[in-house]
Amino acid sequence: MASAPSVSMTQGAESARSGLDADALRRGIVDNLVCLQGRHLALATPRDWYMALAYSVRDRMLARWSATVESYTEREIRVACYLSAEFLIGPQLGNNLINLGIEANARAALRSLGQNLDTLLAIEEEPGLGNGGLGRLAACYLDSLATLEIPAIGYGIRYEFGIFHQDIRDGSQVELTDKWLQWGNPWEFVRPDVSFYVAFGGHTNNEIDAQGRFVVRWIPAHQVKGVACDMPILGYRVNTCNALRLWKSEAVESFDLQDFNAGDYYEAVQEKVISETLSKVLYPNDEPEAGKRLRLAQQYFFVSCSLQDMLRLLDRRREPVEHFANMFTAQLNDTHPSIAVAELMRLLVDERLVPWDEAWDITRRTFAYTNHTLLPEALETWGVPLFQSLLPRPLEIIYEINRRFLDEVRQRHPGDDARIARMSLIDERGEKRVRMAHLSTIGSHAVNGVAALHSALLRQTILRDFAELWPERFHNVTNGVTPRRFMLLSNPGLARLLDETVGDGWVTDLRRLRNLDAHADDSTFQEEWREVKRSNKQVLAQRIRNVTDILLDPDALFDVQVKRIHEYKRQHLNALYIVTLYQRLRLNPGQDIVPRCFIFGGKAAPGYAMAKLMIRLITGVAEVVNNDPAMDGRLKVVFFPNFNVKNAHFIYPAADLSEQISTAGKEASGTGNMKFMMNGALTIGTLDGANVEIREEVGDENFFLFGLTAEQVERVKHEGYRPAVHVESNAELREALNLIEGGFFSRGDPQAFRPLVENLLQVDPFLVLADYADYVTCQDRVSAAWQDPGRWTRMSILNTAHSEKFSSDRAIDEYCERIWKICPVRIALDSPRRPTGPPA
Ligand code: 26Q
Repeated sequence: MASAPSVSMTQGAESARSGLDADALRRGIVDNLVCLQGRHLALATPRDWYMALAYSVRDRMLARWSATVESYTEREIRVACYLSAEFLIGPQLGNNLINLGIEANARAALRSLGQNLDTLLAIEEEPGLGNGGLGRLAACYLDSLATLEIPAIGYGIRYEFGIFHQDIRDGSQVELTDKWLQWGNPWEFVRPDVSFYVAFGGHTNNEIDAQGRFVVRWIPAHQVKGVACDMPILGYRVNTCNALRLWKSEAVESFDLQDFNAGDYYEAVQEKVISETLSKVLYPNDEPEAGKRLRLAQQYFFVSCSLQDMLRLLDRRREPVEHFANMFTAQLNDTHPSIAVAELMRLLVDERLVPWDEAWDITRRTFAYTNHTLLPEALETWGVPLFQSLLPRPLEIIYEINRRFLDEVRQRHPGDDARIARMSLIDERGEKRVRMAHLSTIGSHAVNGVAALHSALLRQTILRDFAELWPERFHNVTNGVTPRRFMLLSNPGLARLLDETVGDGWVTDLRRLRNLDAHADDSTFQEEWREVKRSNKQVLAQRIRNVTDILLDPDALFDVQVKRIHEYKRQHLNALYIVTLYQRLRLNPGQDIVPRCFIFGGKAAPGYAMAKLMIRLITGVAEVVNNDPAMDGRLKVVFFPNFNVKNAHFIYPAADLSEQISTAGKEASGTGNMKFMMNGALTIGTLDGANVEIREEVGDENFFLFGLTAEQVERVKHEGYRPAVHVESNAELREALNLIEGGFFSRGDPQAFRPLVENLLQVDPFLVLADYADYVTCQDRVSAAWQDPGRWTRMSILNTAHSEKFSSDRAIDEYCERIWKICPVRIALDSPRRPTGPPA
């Protein structure tokens, strides 16, 4: 018999599709450019070359992807499904190159073609499929899951328009649509064969089926088709390549046809428009009017497709439905996918005819829920009338879950009606609303917060009754971020120095960074450390100059606050300090101060007026401060437009100081704080979210702490917060507020910032003025530390050295062990695959 044909296209050379050396890559790039994209070599634009390179890298991931998918269809393997309305995955090319280990070869291949890798990397549009922290966390977790060889699927929505692009015009935010797909997405595979129908509206009928069983039939008003779009998620230097499966909505053919036959052509077209609108746009958080019908439809749409897909995989393995929870565990990334609890019940009870109690057992064993916020206004609820009209059958199921659950509570606490009202799935004060956090908690076997403080507060506040009922279900898993993207890829200078100093194993084992402790006081090493930071600052300064025309001195202290703009994150507290410094220099121009560049970045929700005003304040202060000759370049303020993953790559590595100044008790965790720390920035922060743990890890002496504690914040509020007290006792604060209110930073317009100042003086729930004095003192301590470069550099080194806890690898290990009970599976490329651990 003839031997199997070789996959290699050229005898004696590596395949142009899979070969990893520079020559094979060069041939692959040309092949894709000419044959796949239909371009002429001589006429190819940089974007054509980017595409050709991206396709060539993707080709090299495919063998790993197939091997991974194949191995997951074998029996016994348990798969973690991460359900999230957002995946902020960032640019893919650079990451895939380093994970494959072919960056140098790709660079060489391109050079031989007259192209430059960095130019091509800069062309990639990032998929902005998330708002901020929660979406980026999901992406970091996918990276760690693949790197740790955990069988996993990310399930979400393929938004056609991601988070808006932010422009700054006349100092204000302007939102532009994010057309990330306009040139096509080279990383995705559309799978028309993997598609499901999702029902909406209509009504339900109670029926007796042919076997005499009671069944409920949902007669929907319309259906939408969800089509799978897959992106490969390759682990770092392993063969595991998991899938991120995002659903896009399409109109259902037969439905419009029916209407068409009935003569209602326009009705049919209307249906089609609605169907195709479902996956159009990502909703921003912090929108006052987030309770949109379309948003709920999006959530149900992606959740239903995902669960149907999981059932399909189960059937393909010929497993009985009773084994669902053994084969899958599903993590609910906040309440956005929590309708999954009702939907899995519906699929099991109505469609698979599983008895209710058994279905409930499967459901609870399948789901686990992560909460990301304690802010009452951010807790998701949906009005019952809206729910009823869009999802009549899931609502019935929610009512049945609630009835059974409240019976249980009543048995334990007879007569405690207040408790029943508090714990109910339906909030009956005012218009009835479905409480999604309660649905997630009741329908899950595990509930976790995202930092130690947050998990503790979760148990004490919003989920207190539930924690009392089921203490064993409550966990903490402190967030983490991936060192591949946020150190190795974005800070190559630091990565090289770390390789030389502690060996290259740190990339997948941040504990190795502890070996830096021994070098923290070594002056030669310190010099090298400073050189890396300085060169990163130069790169950032150049970019800032390109986009804003503002000149920064790389020897100044780079003081950075990048994150969504929100009152609780208190960018205005930072601005007040800048105004204070400015005022000091105006009064005393000869004063010897530490030169600082204040760099801000972040988007405000389009409907959040106060956040937009905060941006105007920052750009207003920037305009005055940067152009005042008396400052002599000692103070600079920059608002970097359109903060996203791509820009973040240049920002974290260049920071000296990381601003983590939220009101204690409000920031669930924060993950930017971790990215700064890994890159050697020192933190100025409150005892909030993961800051608490960062300080524990790095030591009090290497962290700039200020502000009220979460407990003190609550006490102040309880006793009545009086902002005026703080103004009266602090002349600098008075002066800063006067300048702002007087129109000094708004070209003389005294109206511009009045709402902001009035808010601070009257109702501010985030206690900005209460923390002002301590913040200023603390910032002055930062300046003092900066003046001793040896001391500062030592602290900087120790921050990186002690960042192990904040790797997403550690976080994923904890999820696997404590919540998912799942083990790694080694993927071999050419030999039969076996699980490396015992099946759960
Ligand atoms: C909800 C309903 C309707 C429309 C939008 C939303 C929505 C969307 C996104 C609500 C919230 C979000 C995002 C929240 C978020 O990013 N939270 C952050 O999660 C991080 C990861 O755990 C934490 O580190 C941050 O502290 C937390 O603020």
